[in-house]
Amino acid sequence: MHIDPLEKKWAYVILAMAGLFVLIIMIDAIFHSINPPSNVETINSTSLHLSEEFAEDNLGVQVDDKGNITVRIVAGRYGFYPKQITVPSGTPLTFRWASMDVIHGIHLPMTNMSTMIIPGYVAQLTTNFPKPGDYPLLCNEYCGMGHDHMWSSVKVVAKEHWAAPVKTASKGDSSHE
Ligand SMILES: [Cu+2]
Repeated sequence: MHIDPLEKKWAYVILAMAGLFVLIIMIDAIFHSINPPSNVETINSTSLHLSEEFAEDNLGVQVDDKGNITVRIVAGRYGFYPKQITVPSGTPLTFRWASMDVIHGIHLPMTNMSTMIIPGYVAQLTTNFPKPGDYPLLCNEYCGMGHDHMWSSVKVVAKEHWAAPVKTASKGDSSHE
């Protein structure tokens, strides 16, 4: 079988490119621990407001007794709730995402935060932002007419300037506890 030398040359170029991409993916996975999120956890997306974890009062940044920081955000057409969060730099953060309607995706440019948020599942990932700054949080999964407007922001402040949010009792609840 005859293969034109020029065609052969380009076939090698393409193979080398494919090999390079596989190599980059493997280096990221093995040395930088950049992997697809693997948390499988189900939730009833139609009643997030009634769920214990994703009820409105529970959203945003929370610190537990051991000092672990968890951020809970609900995605829904067309926004992220809460709209803005402030977290410390150089600290491990666990993000837990849930969708109230359709499939959304999140992408925080210049960080390793990227996952789909599928209705019925909790998307969880752990990250650590090395540098303070304002990061845009974008929906990267087409979710409807208002998709272009679906964005929010994450403010990362230096660890020493960050104050843990104070949990206030919800209204009408002050007489209990
Ligand atoms: Cu979207």
